[in-house]
Amino acid sequence: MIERDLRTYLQDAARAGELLFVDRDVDPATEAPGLIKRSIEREKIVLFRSVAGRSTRVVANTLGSRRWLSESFGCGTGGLVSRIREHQSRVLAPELVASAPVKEVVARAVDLRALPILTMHEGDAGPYITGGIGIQLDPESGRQNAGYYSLQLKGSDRLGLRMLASTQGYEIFQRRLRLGLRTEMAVAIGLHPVEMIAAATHTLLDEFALAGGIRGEPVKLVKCERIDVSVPAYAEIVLEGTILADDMEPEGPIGDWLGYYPLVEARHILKIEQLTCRRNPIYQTILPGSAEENLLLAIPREADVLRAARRAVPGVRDVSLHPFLPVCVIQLTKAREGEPMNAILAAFGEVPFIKICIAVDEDVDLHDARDVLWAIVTRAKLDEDLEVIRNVLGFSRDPHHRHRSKLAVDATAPLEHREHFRRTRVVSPKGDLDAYLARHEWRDD
Ligand SMILES: Cc1cc2nc3c(=O)[nH]c(=O)nc-3n(C[C@H](O)[C@H](O)[C@H](O)COP(=O)(O)O)c2cc1C
Ligand SMILES: [Mn+2]
Repeated sequence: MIERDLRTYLQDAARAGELLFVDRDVDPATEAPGLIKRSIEREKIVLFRSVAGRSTRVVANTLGSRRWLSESFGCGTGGLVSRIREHQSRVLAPELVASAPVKEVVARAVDLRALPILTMHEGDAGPYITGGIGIQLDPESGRQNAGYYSLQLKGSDRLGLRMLASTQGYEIFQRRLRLGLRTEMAVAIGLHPVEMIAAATHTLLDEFALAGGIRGEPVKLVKCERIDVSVPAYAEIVLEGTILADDMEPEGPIGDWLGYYPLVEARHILKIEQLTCRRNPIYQTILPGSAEENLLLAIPREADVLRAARRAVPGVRDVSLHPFLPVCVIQLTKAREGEPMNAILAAFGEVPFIKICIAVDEDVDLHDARDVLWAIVTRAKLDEDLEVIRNVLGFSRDPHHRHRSKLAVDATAPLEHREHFRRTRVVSPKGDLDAYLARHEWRDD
């Protein structure tokens, strides 16, 4: 059973020791981002009680770790991706409800500056909302669309909308404009990881129908106050706005997923007309370029790569796009020589972001970079098992055309000499180390 919303999820995480609490007041520009970074390094969720003297709590690294996420979804580490893969084919339309926790407070006036919006990097232009999900109604299909589009704080009711032309969100904005419709967008902040992962998925489906499929029950949505968009009933905060088509301003920079500052560009403004929230709302944020952002993007794409690679090679067991999306590791039980390359090519075909793809045997831990390097060093013939593939689509962010080539590495052991590649294994007892540890300090005895 998956929890209903962010709050119940965080309660569970706190009980399991996965949540760090910061009760001291922290600064949104000089303290909070660095503390989030360190929490991410410890693979813990972090909840700030007070930012800039305001009482709205801030949560970051909500996904925590792959291990915790799997536990909270009720499946083993490998099972998380399988679960998402299975459920992608069983979408469940959202259910519209009349009343919702996110309507507990319907603000009379909007002042975005009252929100604890963080400034993440030294070179960022200012505070950005990074954990919000932009929701629009596609007038053509009648379906809603959701995705993450970072929002630069520009004023009490103005946000610079960093919605790239490659997104469906941008297409819908353009379509509504052509049809002479209001270019409405809601931003939902503070969601459960199921809805967060669904919104990060590259799909043509309604992201909340996908989330319903993963949950096994429809996601509850509620109508906005001022625009014709429906939002998650259990979101913490919802901003309702209109994209001002004739009003563009410089947006950026904000450090991106690759760890660079993109160029400042003229972008549209999202004008916020209404804010609704739960009582004592929790503001959710995501550190760009972090392991959390990567995990969010990796999980649904691992499901896609797993499907494609397995179609090419049935012996594919698992794939990883973590901790860095452009590096893919495929774990397989090879039946014939050549299969690792087939699986790798399928992965490249599926996700253009992948720049380096490494195939490893089933005895290698694909989530452990050291183990993957061990496989390359001890099993790959570097003059035969590497292929450079040229002139293929790379990252969408590629002004210098540096990412149009890819490296494939077959780091699997040759089938005919299996016995020479048997891994050592340390003789181990059943219990974990903790079961053996004494509870005292140093003693001179
Ligand atoms: C934390 C996070 C931040 C993101 N920021 C942006 C952004 O600022 N602009 C953008 O166009 N895409 C951004 N993305 C990627 C899009 O959200 C992603 O491509 C999504 O699938 C787009 O959905 P859509 O195609 O349905 O519009 C971000 C993704 C994540 C996970
Ligand atoms: Mn979409």
